[in-house]
Amino acid sequence: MFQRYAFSVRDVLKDGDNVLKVSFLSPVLYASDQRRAHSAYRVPPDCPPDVQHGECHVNFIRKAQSSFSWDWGPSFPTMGLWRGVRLEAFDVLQLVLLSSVPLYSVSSSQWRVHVELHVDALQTTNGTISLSVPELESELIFQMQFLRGRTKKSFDLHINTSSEVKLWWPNGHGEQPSYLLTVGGFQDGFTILNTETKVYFRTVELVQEPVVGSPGLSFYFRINGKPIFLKGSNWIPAHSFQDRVTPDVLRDLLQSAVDANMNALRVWGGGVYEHDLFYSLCDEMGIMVWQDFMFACAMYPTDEDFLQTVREEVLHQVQRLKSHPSIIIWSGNNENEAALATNWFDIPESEKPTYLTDYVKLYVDNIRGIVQEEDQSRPFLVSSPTNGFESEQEGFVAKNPYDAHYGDTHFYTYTEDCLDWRTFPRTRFASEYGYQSWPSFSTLQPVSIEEDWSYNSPFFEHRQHHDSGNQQMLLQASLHFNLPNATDPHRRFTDTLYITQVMQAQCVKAQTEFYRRSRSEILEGKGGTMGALYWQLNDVWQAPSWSSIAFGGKWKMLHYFAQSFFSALLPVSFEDEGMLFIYAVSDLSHDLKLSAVVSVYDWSALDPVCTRRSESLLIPGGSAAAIFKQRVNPLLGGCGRCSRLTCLLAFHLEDSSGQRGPTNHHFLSSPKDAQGLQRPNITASVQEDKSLLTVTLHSSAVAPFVWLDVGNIPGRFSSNGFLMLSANTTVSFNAWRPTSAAELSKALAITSLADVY
Ligand code: BMA
Repeated sequence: MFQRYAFSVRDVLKDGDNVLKVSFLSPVLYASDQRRAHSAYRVPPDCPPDVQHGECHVNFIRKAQSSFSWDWGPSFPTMGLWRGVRLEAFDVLQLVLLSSVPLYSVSSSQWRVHVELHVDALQTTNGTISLSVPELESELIFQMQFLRGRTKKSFDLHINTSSEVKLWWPNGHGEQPSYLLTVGGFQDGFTILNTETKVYFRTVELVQEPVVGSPGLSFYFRINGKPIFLKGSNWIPAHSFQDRVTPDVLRDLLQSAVDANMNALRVWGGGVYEHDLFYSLCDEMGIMVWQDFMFACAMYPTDEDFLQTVREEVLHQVQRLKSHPSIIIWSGNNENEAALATNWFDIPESEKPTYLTDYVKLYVDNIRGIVQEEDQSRPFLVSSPTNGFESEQEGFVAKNPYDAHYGDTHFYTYTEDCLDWRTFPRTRFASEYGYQSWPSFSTLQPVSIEEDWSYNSPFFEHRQHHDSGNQQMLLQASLHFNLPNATDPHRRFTDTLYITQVMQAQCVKAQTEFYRRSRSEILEGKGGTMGALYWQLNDVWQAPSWSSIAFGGKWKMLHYFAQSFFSALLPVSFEDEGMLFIYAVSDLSHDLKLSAVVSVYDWSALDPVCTRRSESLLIPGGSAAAIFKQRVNPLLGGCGRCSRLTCLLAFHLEDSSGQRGPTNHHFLSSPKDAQGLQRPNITASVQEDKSLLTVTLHSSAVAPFVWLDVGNIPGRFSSNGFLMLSANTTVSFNAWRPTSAAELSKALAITSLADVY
C-alpha cells in the first residue's frame, strides 16, 4: 500500500490483446500468517480492543494501520490497487521521478536547488541537460550520460545571488510564492526531456536548546529564521476507501483548516502517506505538515523481509514528497516510544531489551538512516510524543516521553474537569489533546434508521469505538451543563448531539487557550509552549470522534470555535485563586499597544451592566502577556448587584483604531448554575442579495452557544455556536452548492443552551 511498483513488460507484450491479471491475498489472513511465522516472541498488540470490532495483527502488514479498525474508525481492511495502473511507453528515456529541494547556505548567503532526476533509458544515452529557474535568472547546462536502465542523477543549481528570492511562509505569516524550475534534455537537436515543477524557498529548524530557568530543552520550529507557533490539528485518512478521496474532498478539508486560522496539520502515523495533491494544496495554502511514518500504537517486527519492505517504502515516500515545502518534519512513529516506556502491552521487564533493540533498529538505524541520507532540508524526530534530544540521550526511549520539560506531549483525560487549566501539561508543544463529540443529525441520518435515533441505541453503541466514550461525553457535559430532558424523544436525541458538541468545543477551546497563553512563560521550569495541534481534524465515517469536521465536511461547533481560538490576536481569560487574568496573545510580526475591555453582563439582560478597561500595554509580536488583572469579587462588587451566578464577562482587545481580534467570554460559574438565563425565543429571517445569503437573528435574552443548522445543505456560516449578547445579529452562509433563501429558511433550525432543558 505504501510503495509504487514498476515492472518492465517489454518482453511479455504481444501483438493484439494483452491481459493484465492481478491476484490478491486477504490482508487479514496474510497478517495472521505473518504473526504465526514470527514465533520467537510476541509483537503486541495481537488484536484491537473488542469495542473496536476490528481485525488482528495489523502491525504485521504494511498498510493503513487504522484499516483494521481504530478508536474512531471501522474495520475495512481494503485490498486492491489504489493509485491506478498504467502502461507506459517511451523512446530514448523516461523521467521516472524529479525532486527539487532548495537549501540555504548561511556561510555564502546563497540558495541552491538540489535536483534529482530518476531516469529510465532504453540504451546508454548522451545528451545536454538544462536546469533553470528563469524568474531568478539562474541556469545550469551540462553534458550528461545516462546508462541503460534506471539511474539517479543529482545536481545543484545555484541561485543567482543578485536575484531576490521570495520566501514561502506559513499561513498567517506571509505569502506562499513559488518559482518554476524547468528541466530540458536534448540529443542531436531533439528534445528527450521536457518538464517543469514548482519550487518554493524556505528553511526550517527544530530548536531544542537550553531554556533559562528550566532544566529541560526548548522545542519549537523556526521557519526562515522566525519562531512560529504551530496552530492546527491532526489529520487522519479522509475515507476508509481511499479511491473515494476526490480532489474536492481534499480541497474542502484543507480550506476548512485554513479558514479556521490553522497553519499546521500532523499527518498521523496510523493512516496513509497522503496523495500528491494533499501536499501541493498544503504548499499553496501555507499549511505546515508534520509527517509521521506509518507506524502507530504498536510494536513492530524487524525480521529482514519486513525491514526490506519498510526501507523501500521510506525511500519511495521521501523521494516522492521531499520537494514539498509544506512538510517541515519527518517523524518516525505515533506513540511507540510512549508505548514501550510506559509499558502499554505488559511486556515483562526481562524481555524489554528485545523490544528496545527492535525499536532502535527500525526507527533509528533503518528509517532515520534513509531519511537523513535522502533529505537534509528538514529535521527528523523518532517518535511523537517524545523528549527529542533527551530521548536520544536515554537510548531513544525516555523514561517518561510525556515529560513537559522536553519535546512534545499528547494529553488526554476524560474524567477531570476539562475547563480546569491546572490539569493541563505546561508543555513545550502540544501535538495531541482532545475530546469526543457526536456529529449532527444530518450527518447520521443517511446511514441510520429511526430505531437508531436514541443515545442508547445499539447503533450508538456500535459506532462508538472508544471504551465508555458515550458515557464520558455525558459525564463531561454534565459538569457544566444541564443534560437535555425534552419529553419528545427525537428532540431529546438531537439536543444530546448538540450538547456533546458544546462540551467538546468548550473543552478544546480551554486547553488551546492555555497553550497559546503559555508561549512566553516559563513557570517552575515548564512552558514556552509553541504548538497546539488538537486531536483530530477530520473523520473517516459517521460516528462519534474527536474530530472538528464531521464526515462529509460539515463543521462541528468546535471547528467554528477554532476560527476564534486560533486567530492571530486573541484575548484569553482564566482565574487563579479568585484573581481574573486576561492575556493578550499575539502571533503577529509587529508590536501593538493594546488594552483589554471587559464588559460585565447579567444573564437576564442584553445590555452590559458595566465595563472596565485596562491600561494599554505594548504587546510585542509573537508573545503573550497579562494585560488585565483584577480580583473577581471587587470587580463584580463594583458593578451593580452582580454575583458569580447572575453575571458573566465578555472581553476583547483594542488599540487606537478600535477592536482587534475576536470577542471572548468568561463564565463565572458553570452555565448550569447560571441564574437569570432564559429561553431566548430566537427568530430568524434569511435574505439573499445577489449570491450572498444572510441570516438575521433576533433574541429576547442572552443566549449561549447559539447553533444554526441547515441540515444537509452543504456550506458553512460565518460564525456559529456563538454567545448572543445583543438583540440582533447577522451571519452569512457560504454555500458549497447553489441554494436559495427559501431552501435555507426551510431547513434552518436554531438551538441555544437554554432550549435543551
Ligand atoms: C491518540 C492518537 C490515536 C487515537 C487518539 C484518540 O493517542 O494517536 O491513536 O485515535 O489518541 O484516542
